[in-house]
Amino acid sequence: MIKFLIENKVIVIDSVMEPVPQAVNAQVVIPNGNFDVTGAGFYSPLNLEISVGTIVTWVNDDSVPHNIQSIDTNGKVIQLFNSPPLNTGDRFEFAFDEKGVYNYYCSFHPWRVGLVTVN
Ligand SMILES: [Cu+2]
Repeated sequence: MIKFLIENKVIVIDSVMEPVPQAVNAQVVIPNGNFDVTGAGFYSPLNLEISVGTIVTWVNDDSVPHNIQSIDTNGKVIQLFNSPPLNTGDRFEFAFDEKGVYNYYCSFHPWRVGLVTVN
C-alpha cells in the first residue's frame, strides 16, 4: 500500500537530501581605539587564518571611520578587496577563494596593518 502511494506520487519522499554547501564565515573586529597610533587597538585577530572559500567580514567597532585596503608586500594599495569608509558599526565583506597571505591596512591610519592567511 505504501509502495503504491509512493510510486504514484501520492506520497512524495524527499529522499535525496543533498548537503547544501555552506559558506564559512569569519570576522575581523576593528576595535575601539584602533585609530590611536599609541594604543594597542590591533585588528582582532591580527592574522586571521581561514580556509579557501571563507567569507571574511570586517566590523568597525571604533568611534571613528576606517577602511580596509588590500596592499602588496611593499605596502602599496592593490585592487583586490577595498572598502569604502566604514563608519562605526559598518561592515565589509570579502570572499577569499585562493590560498595565500593577504595584507591590508587602513588608508586613514596606515600604521594599522593586518593579515589574512588562506590555507
Ligand atoms: Cu583606520
